[in-house]
Amino acid sequence: MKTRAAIAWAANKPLEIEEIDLEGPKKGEVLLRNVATGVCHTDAYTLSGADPEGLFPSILGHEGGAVVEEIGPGVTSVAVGDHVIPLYTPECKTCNFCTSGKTNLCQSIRATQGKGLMPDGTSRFSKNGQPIHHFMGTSTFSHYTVLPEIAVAKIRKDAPLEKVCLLGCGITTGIGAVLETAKVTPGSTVAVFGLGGVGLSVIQGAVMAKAERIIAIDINPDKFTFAKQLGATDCVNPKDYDQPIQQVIVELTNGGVDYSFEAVGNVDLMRAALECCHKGWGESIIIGVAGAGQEISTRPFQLVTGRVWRGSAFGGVKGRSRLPGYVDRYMAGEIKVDEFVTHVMGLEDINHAFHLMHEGESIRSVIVF
Ligand code: NAD
Ligand code: DAO
Ligand code: ZN
Repeated sequence: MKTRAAIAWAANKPLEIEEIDLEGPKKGEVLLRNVATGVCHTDAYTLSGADPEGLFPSILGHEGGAVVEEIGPGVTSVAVGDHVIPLYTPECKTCNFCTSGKTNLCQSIRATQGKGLMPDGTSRFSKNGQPIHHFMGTSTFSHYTVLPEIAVAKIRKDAPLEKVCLLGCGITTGIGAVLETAKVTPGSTVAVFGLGGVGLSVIQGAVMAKAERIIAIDINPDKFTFAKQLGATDCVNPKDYDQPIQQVIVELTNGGVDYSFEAVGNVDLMRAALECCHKGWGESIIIGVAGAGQEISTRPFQLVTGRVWRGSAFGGVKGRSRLPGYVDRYMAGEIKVDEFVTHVMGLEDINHAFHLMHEGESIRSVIVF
């Protein structure tokens, strides 16, 4: 069949909107019609060419809301007409990662997904016979896309797909990092570095966890209004201080925070986030994705004296088991999503969505097909 898609033909070039070929679902796969997709920082990172795993040509996009149009042989967990959120972190429920009870990082299709291919080692997308890579196993910048059954979360049909698509990455990542990875306890003090869609969602998560103090940190003060609306108790702009930001936070909190979250992807901030944690128990969660080849550092004594460094991917959320519950919490008014949608546009304007993100003007642009 044919599908309209935004193609990343090469690094650092605008996406091209074109009609391309899409092969139907094979065994264990499903054909999805994307209704909407968010545009995330990670799509821009890969498009920029900075991502060492970035492959071209490819179809980017990983924050989708979709309807199942066709199922391949052997598919049992979803049916035609089901509403789903594509998962860049699948959940097979049988690999040793899935059954460990310790991680959401299913590894069953990791090798082929990392190569931009379906589990059988081929691509479903092509143009004039030239294969086009999948991206993060999702490729939601295409009206139609094919995914393995284990990489879709079935959700309730009354949830608006043009909103809950954002639960496919940034919002769930921020909330999950608080609730599932850090397991923030009531009464805690929390610091969040970076107030994009992810960091703002850390604030939402911290409120849900009943944190007492939530310190929001960003170099763009325009971000503070929404951060406060979501529940930040303090807003700090590092540019307003001469001292290192970790020292500012330690002084502000009489010894440091219980939990900190880095939601920028800056290795210096990752260090600051660790070092603003309270001696003896403070935990810092790295969410941001740093540039290729970059490394984190701190004095080991920071860890010897009880601070903990952790990382979180997709908020530690197991997609097929737990993501539908996040949709339920959105529908119950417990998770804010609508407020994160600052721009809505058609696929033909997708390059403008990247521009808005680079200028810091959007939280999330949603592309509606
Ligand atoms: P974003 O670009 O929308 O937001 C980043 C924010 O950081 C902006 O508000 C910016 O002003 C602020 N910032 C930049 N430099 C800063 C500095 N020196 N000090 C303080 N603030 C600074 O990005 P996003 O979509 O919110 O994503 C944040 C990060 O999380 C990215 O690195 C993204 O790739 C990563 N991410 C990780 C996961 C995961 O599963 N771990 C999932 C989604 C996104
Ligand atoms: O299992 O080795 C693996 C890879 C899991 C991918 C997790 C990606 C998390 C960060 C990506 C940025 C979010 C869009
Ligand atoms: Zn698995």
